[in-house]
Amino acid sequence: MKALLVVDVQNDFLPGGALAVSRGDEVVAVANAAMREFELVVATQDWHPADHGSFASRHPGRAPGETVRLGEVDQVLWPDHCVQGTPGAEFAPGLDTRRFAAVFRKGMDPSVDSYSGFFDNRRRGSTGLAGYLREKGVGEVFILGLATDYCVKRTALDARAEKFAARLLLEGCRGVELRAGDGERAVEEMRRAGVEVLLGAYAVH
Ligand code: VGL
Ligand code: ZN
Repeated sequence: MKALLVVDVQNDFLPGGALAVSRGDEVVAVANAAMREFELVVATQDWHPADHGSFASRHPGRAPGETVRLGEVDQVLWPDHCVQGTPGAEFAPGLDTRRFAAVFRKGMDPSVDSYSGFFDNRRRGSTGLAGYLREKGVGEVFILGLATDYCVKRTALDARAEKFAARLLLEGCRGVELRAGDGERAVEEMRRAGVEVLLGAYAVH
């Protein structure tokens, strides 16, 4: 059994959003088309309290893009984004959320960030996604969404760590690219971890 994981396709990651990913809006059509090929579709949703520790606004004198220690791990600081209950945290307009069998929210603990749909960045807190997939008989996950160099990457790496076969639908991903090339480096890292990278959006088997 295979499942599609739609990672963080939310307003704040689209052009014009608080943490805009260049051409992030282009993944919506790819996600909708890919969903048609899957019996089981699961989404993740970045869902931060207003005082989340990953927000530069919580660190006087610090700016987005800088790194601090948070929850015992290095933390890139971000603009306030995906605050619970705000329009920025909602799924992108046009995304066919009717196909979502479940939504796994993450990043609720203000003291640690959670890029992965499986675990927080300290790898202590679990969303329950791995157990959910196993109970559904899923052995293989296909992943797309935002952003390639953060939440997509960490979700794919954790999928491998949890012994799922993992395939990246690259056409359905876009990177933050804090530094040019971050997206490409993330794809390489996923490849090295055993993630199969598929170029065509509908190249599912
Ligand atoms: C993400 C940075 C901060 C992502 C979420 O979805 O990739 N990136 N929060
Ligand atoms: Zn976030």
